[in-house]
Amino acid sequence: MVNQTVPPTGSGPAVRAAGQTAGEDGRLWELARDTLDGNWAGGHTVPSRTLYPHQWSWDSAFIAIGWAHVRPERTWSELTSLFRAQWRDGRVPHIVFNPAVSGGAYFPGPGFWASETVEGAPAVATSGLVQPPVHALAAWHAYRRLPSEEGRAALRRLYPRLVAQQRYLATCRDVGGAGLASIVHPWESGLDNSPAWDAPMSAVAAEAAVMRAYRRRDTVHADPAHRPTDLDYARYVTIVTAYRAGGYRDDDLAERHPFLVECPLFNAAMGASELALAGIAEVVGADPGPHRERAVRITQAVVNRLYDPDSGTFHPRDLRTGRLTPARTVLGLTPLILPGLPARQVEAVLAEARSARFGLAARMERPLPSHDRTATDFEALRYWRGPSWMNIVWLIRHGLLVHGHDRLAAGLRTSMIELVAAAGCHEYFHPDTGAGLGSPAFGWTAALLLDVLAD
Ligand code: 9WN
Repeated sequence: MVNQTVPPTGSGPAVRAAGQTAGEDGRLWELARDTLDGNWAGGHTVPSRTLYPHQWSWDSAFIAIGWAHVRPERTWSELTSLFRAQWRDGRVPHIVFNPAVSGGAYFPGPGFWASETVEGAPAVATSGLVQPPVHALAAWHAYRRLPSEEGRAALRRLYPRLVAQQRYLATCRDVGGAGLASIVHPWESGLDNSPAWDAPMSAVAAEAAVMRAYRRRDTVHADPAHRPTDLDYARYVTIVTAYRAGGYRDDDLAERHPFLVECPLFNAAMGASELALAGIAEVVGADPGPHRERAVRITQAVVNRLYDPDSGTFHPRDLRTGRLTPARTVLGLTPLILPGLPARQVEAVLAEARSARFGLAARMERPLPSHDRTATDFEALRYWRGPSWMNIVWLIRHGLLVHGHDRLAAGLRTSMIELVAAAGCHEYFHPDTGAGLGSPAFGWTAALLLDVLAD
């Protein structure tokens, strides 16, 4: 295969401000490319060789963006292999299991999900859940980075599948009836154990002892003190068991399902993906109009349903109680990725982001945390309860650029580069010291670093 790696020709202003050199940029570029190469499993990329040895849905979207910079053909393999596992109803599963990897390598593995017993599931084993629909956004972003005939052909193939993904979410998952998709499990948010889910999770009846019947694999590879607790896992398993018992069907969820939440990031991604689909539609000769209209409607619903004027930020809505969940997490900032977000909400979210809670600045003093660092339940080391994650930082940077806040976006860019320069392509980072945490050679960290280095 031809090595198409093109190191960045110059370092951007933010990199120079950090005292780095073009040589340092080149070193990081190679580190990121080698990390992706190391995780390439032929047709798709694993998030991590140890913790996550299969294909994950939103990881693949972010990873596809990175491949566009170094091996563009893999951008399209990555997305194509994921969408090959799309269910007949349009859902894109959050995990596609690699049959060459032992079923016990990850918990919960293919046997637990039993997708093969479900009508409309693909031939390959998958989970029955979804993840934030960032795929159209990623496909469009990657294509615009490097337009090509191969890319256009891939977009033509992917377009109907991306449309079906959005249609599934906008119809089957509109449990609240207000034009937003509900998630049926914290794993669907991608921010699995965020304090945003503490209130709805506490209503899920489960005992930690449920886990005696299973063997967690995550705690073999990662420090248990950094991972969700056994009680969290007992609830995760209980929620999946309920969904699986109904054949992963979505009718009557309001009457029978224990976890139903409208998430700001998930729905902002759905809205932003409609706009991306409008761009893709123009390339493939389809009508962009309906996509733009849907993006407007989703944006309005996100503002009407998930913005709290008292806190000045966005919160998930728990459909079981009808209330917004109280925690102020980084999820609240993510509707910035919606270009049509009204100026009032943009200003409010910027104030929230710049406050001591998140510390966004043109020169970041510390990494952007995943949770309000002034909150009593902020945990610097535990998964989504404080640490900094590259995909979230990338999305918020993207949102800042969308709304013309270039200096703040540059602050996040520098912060991303400095984190990897000091710690490597880790899964997540300590929100005070920047130390690398979780899996050491992590796919989306490498991929999104390439994307910001290329700017
Ligand atoms: C469950 C793969 C995935 C990410 C998620 C992250 C983590 C899985 C886990 O890893 O979730 O899906 O086992 O903890 O929370 O965002 O997609 O990287």
